[in-house]
Amino acid sequence: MAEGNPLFDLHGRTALVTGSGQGLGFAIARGLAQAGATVVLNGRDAKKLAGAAATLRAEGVRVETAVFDVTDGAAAQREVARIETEVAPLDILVNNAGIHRRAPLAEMTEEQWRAVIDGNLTSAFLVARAVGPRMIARGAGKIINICSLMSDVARPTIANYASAKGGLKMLTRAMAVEWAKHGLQVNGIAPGYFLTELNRPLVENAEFNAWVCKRTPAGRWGRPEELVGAAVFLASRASDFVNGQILAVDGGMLAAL
Ligand code: GCO
Repeated sequence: MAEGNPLFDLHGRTALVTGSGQGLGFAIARGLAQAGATVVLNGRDAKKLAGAAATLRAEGVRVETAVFDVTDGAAAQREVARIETEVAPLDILVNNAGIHRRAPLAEMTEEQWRAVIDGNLTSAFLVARAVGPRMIARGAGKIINICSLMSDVARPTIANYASAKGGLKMLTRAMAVEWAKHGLQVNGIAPGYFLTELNRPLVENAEFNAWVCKRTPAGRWGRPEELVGAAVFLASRASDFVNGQILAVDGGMLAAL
């Protein structure tokens, strides 16, 4: 079988993927590991993380875990320092962690707003602030922020999530323009509708499911493993001159009226 193109080879690289105990984060971590990276899984639930790590170890890849809340800046600093001492310097950061608190805007509570802004936007700032200066000191690094279809469009009941993901798109560009001169490439991935736990209520809603399939030119939901190609590209040498870009992986949804 032809060897993989060395441009996409992640052997010798170490990646931290936040929110990777399940869903898109787990799929991305698995994909980076399959491309050769050592992956560090992150989440708040130690038991779930240990299970995810065991699954990947059984597949023969090197995986570590870092249990911390990405909205806690001090914990992010502490855990990144530990990873860089005990595992390896981080070459790749994937800011994937995110939550939903869906509610009609007029009824949305302050807690629902703050929790989603904190969990989806501030978290990326806090973890990047822990990792970025270390990458800058080394003159190299890849940061991938998992934005969303909702970085550019909205639908009812997700004003907090869309605002956070819109902010994350601009934080991605802000990081890119400040850190490119230090050899870092910062980009985003904008998933469309994917079959994840976060979306289970939507998939199981026949009307919503029909709407997604009709509104998506590909006519279906995405499968988490279909995000891996974009993640490996943005984590590898293949994207060394790509900066501040948001790559939609959405079955064509953003392209369609
Ligand atoms: C929703 C969905 C969306 C998608 C995703 C698209 O409630 O509309 O959860 O937020 O999952 O964010 O990129």
